[in-house]
Amino acid sequence: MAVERTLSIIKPDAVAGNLIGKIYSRFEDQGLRIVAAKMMHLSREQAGAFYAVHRERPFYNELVDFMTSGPVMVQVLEGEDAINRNRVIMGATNPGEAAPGTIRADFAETVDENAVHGSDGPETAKTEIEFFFKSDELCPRTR
Ligand code: RTP
Ligand code: MG
Repeated sequence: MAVERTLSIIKPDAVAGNLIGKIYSRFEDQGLRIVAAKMMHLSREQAGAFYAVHRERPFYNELVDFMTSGPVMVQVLEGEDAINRNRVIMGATNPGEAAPGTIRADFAETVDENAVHGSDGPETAKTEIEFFFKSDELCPRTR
């Protein structure tokens, strides 16, 4: 398995729930390293651009409302098979369908407010990391 990087967001519901540390522990305990991170309160323009792929979907406006409703934590996770590994740690989009022990099963209530985002493939991971971070903001481990 190759070492990959993926873009992760702890969404406003989970930041409001004071869950940043618990969610970071899930990443670290399951083999992902945090190599960049920043807290942001997204503008409507930023959230709309980030989720532009969903622009025609019926939930788009609510998604932008939600993602701008409070601060988020944005991070780059690195590790073996990081993109898929993070998706497994997150659980299914709908918390009601998420496997026990996943972030969404344990910390989220609804499909609209589901605690975390994670890139869904290598191309989106690259685009999403570049959306939030300059290359010199990534801090790979040196020890
Ligand atoms: P994400 O992009 O946030 O990691 O989530 P995902 O891949 O699991 O789900 P995706 O299909 O990309 O949808 C993006 C986000 O839009 C909201 N959503 N609401 N009401 C609905 O049916 C619905 N479907 C999706 C969720 O916040 C989802 O994470
Ligand atoms: Mg997605």
